[in-house]
Amino acid sequence: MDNATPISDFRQKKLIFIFENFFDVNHSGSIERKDFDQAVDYICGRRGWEKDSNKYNDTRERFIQIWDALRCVADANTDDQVSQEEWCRLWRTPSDCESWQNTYQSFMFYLLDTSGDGSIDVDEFTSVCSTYGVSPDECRGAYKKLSKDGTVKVDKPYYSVLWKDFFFSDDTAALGNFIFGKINF
Ligand SMILES: [Ca+2]
Ligand SMILES: [Ca+2]
Repeated sequence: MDNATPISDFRQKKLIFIFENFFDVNHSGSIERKDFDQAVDYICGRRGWEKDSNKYNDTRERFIQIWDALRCVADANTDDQVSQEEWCRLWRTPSDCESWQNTYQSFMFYLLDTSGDGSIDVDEFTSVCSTYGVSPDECRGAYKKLSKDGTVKVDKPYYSVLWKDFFFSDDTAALGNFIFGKINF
């Protein structure tokens, strides 16, 4: 039984962007464990965290947790891959995506707040988002918008508001559309 609700073209575009850039790292057309292994190596490599260091292992553990959480809610045909269709269906089914998106949101904040001081600055934001294929200039422009020219601190409560806009709003002008560094969809 499919109790999914429809989503707008604009939301769909945002979701596909996340699927293609932030999850399907090896561009195989589906999300699988290998994507997460590759992402850990990229992220830790850029940060100078060596394999088997505490930071590497902590990051790796969190990536694997997010994969397990995603697989549990989205992999409907249990083939250990999350297809684009399964991914979009997840977001059309509010009851399924609520706990998943809380987990995912905490994970993204952890990933972005590299220094761990409780807020995301422009360099942290640019470093992570550009790892996933958005140009550094675009990332800086996106950060400028969502931080209202640096006047608003991007801490967890504010990030949480932006997050809801990204995943659930059809408003093309919502500031939350920029939280993954991309300005135009
Ligand atoms: Ca893949
Ligand atoms: Ca699947």
